[in-house]
Amino acid sequence: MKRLDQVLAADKVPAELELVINDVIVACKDIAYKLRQGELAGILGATEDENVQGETQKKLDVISNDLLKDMLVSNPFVRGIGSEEEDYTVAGSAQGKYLVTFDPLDGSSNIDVNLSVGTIFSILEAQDDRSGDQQEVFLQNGRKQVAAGYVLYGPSALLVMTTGNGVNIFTLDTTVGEFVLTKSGIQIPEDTAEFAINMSNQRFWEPEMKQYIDDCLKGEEGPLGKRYNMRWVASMVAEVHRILMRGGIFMYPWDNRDPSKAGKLRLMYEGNPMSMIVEQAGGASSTGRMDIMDVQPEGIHDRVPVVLGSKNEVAKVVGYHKK
Ligand code: AHM
Ligand code: MG
Repeated sequence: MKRLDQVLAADKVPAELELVINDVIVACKDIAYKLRQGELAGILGATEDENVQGETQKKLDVISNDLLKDMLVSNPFVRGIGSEEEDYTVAGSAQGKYLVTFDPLDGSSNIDVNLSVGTIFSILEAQDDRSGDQQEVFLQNGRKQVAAGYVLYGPSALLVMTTGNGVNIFTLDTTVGEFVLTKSGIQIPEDTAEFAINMSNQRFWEPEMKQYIDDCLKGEEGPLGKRYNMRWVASMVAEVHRILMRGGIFMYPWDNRDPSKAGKLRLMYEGNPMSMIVEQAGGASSTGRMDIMDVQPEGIHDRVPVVLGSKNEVAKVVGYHKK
């Protein structure tokens, strides 16, 4: 079985980038261990703080953020970091080439009920010599990512990653504390009859999204001509992972609960890395109107509507938006 460093070497990933990826992974292993200990480690429950997006921070959001931040800002190859749990970007080394954005613990509402959560990360190259505490240096579209990945903390801990040469899956071997390659060359089936969306927001969606879901619910008799199944884990990492394994479509569209927000999910540490992984696995990823990775970010915490997964089904949703 191959180790991560052997896979990165075969993909000709630069040594400096490998050292950055390694630090992300060291922090994720620590998060995986703490999650396993759960209540025994005193990590469950909420803090009294809110993040910049007005969400209450869970203890584990803060712990995971600190683990990743501490590892990365002391890495000489990291110019700076941007995190869901940090109001502003944080400077690393002035000479560092890489910028890392991350959602330290995605699906936080699942923590206290012992369900799947994940860490999502995206790595860009700094294009000039500005310091990492200036968010402008991060504001590049998703096509510029040099690596993207997530760790899914489920029944086993899995690292799913791409450096632009396809998608590999590594399983954490807890007997030795290493991620070992367990699947490679992941391809998402092009067609699907399984959708994931938070149906409770239906009345707030745009007409295009309402129409698509209405047509899915009509089944064999409807215009889409097939019977759909539905899943909702409330953890994007878990949903994307299911889609990588057996196909499907995941949507978190814009809705009018707060019209000033472009969506719930964040572009630079949720939309973009997941889009790179999905595209590298032969799937597609869109806002409904354009490819997510072509969206130009204007701020580190920008939000984006998300439609991703099996290629032909994503094309159908895009088609509804063109009508
Ligand atoms: P988080 O980063 O604060 O955990 O929020 C993102 C999560 C996604 O993982 C998931 O798809 C979505 O929020 C669930 O939202 P909802 O609460 O509407 O079900
Ligand atoms: Mg998240």
